[in-house]
Amino acid sequence: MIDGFTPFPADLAQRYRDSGYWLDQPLGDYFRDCCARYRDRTAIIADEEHVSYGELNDRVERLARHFIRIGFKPLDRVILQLPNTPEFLYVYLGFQRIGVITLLALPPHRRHEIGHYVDFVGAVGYAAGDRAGDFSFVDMARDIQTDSPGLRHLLILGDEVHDGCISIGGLLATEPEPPKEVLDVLEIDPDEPAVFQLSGGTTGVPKIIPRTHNDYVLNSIGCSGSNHMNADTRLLVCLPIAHNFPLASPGIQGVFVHGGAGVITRTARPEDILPVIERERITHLELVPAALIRLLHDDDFDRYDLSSVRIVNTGGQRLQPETAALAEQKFPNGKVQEVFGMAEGLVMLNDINDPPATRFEVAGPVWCRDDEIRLVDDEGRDVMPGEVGEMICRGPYTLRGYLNLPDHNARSFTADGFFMTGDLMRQHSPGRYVVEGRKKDLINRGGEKISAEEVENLMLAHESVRNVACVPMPDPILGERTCAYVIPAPGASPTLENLCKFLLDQGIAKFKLPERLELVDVFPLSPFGKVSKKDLTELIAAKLKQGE
Ligand code: AMP
Ligand code: DBH
Repeated sequence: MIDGFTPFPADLAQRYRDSGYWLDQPLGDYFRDCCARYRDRTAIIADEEHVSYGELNDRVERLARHFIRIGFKPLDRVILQLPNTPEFLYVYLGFQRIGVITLLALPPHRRHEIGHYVDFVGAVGYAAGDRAGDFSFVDMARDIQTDSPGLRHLLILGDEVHDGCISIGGLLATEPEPPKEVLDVLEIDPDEPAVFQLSGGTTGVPKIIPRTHNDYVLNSIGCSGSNHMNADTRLLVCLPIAHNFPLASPGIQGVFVHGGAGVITRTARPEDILPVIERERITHLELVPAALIRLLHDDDFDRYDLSSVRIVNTGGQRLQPETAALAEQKFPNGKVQEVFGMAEGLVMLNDINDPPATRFEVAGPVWCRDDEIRLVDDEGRDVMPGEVGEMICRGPYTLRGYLNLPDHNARSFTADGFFMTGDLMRQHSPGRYVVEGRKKDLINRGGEKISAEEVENLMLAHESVRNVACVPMPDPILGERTCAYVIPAPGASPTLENLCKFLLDQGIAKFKLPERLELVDVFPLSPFGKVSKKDLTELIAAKLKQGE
């Protein structure tokens, strides 16, 4: 097993095998078999380009053989930061075919985040697009390489050859030397990590979520069942594919399980997706609530024929029942199915046959018989049915430990391996839960999780900041945004603008920037003497309500 990885214990692993949840097949092999089964069907549509399952497999294998030639080997770590394109899947599945662990970074991550990931996992490769607007991923990668020379291979999308980089377009266009047979002799253990997902929040250090081949394949198979996917499914993939939701819950991997088609767009902006939904007869949408709200209120919404849409999934953040009801009114044949999930594992999808009053209120039901869910109080005792408790969970696709963080793991898992999610819930009926809030210190900005501590640590380095506490403030569309409460250094008068510039100079992703600054002399304290973020959160909410 790779260093720092906590495997499933033998007794539970046996149970998950016996119950048929684990197939004991590497993820790359599983999807190779899907490609063989659905060879002539369309797998991917992007910008009107149609890629069949046969073509998908050919491109994946071609890249996999190039990767072997370049020197990648099983259990190497590679960071993927690719935009929503078919190439994302060729590269991802290409690495999976040879057992390389792919860390899935998000497009907005910058030097601060990517540099951390490279060092933390000892990445030997990085794959990205060349640029986004003014920002050059190539320059950033070279810069990181100077500090971390172990990062040997930079793979860049497109045909252009950048100095010291490998062109992904070039690889796809040339026949690699190693014959196809090299792919058959690799030994890949399905109990090892296949993917490193990223956890959105709560600590100052990056938290890497190891997902094994067995558990990540199961994630997609299981979710796709509750999501009613079949060979006729056409899923719109408009959120960043790297994220656990559009990739695997059920996401495009779920589509591939059944031989349907994933239709990829670059963004989730209404103008990018409305014409595609109509043209490609999309059946399934996966959105965060903020994107759904934007879509429903778009001026052009009613101009499009959206009758093909059967299922509107939202996840990442609680969906307001009013928005769900409006969506069902505006999509003539669509039902809203909320997805409660986490990159750490557990995913629950609503039952579309539950009455709207239930469906719009609950998370669940749980689809997996071996998912164990408990709601507990601060002492770890089960609360009475109907009472609010922290949800803790264990099961065949939920992590047993973050990568290489023993101290943090000791606090985040019970002795018998339940993951303490930090989500507060109440049982509605067996297997169904109402999300009541959370204990964890993060800001959920339109589904993107921001670690308050990570931003605070960076802000503390600014000369005009004596102390800082970042808390969520309510936002009608994004749900939450970041408000920074700051105690200034003596005589200093920091502004939001100069603090944000300072943060950007440190290479932090833009979505993490505070969007309001409140200067105070002291922080309210909890009875233990900790900064009371609860009070600060209530304070800013009250201010906003009064229109301040
Ligand atoms: P992450 O650990 O970054 O993958 O984020 C997972 C967290 O997002 C969960 O623990 C919840 O706090 C939140 N979340 C995801 N889906 C939902 C949802 N449908 N409703 C409410 N919160 C959600
Ligand atoms: O927020 C998430 O991380 C999330 C939301 C919906 C997720 O990981 C998922 C579904 O699988």
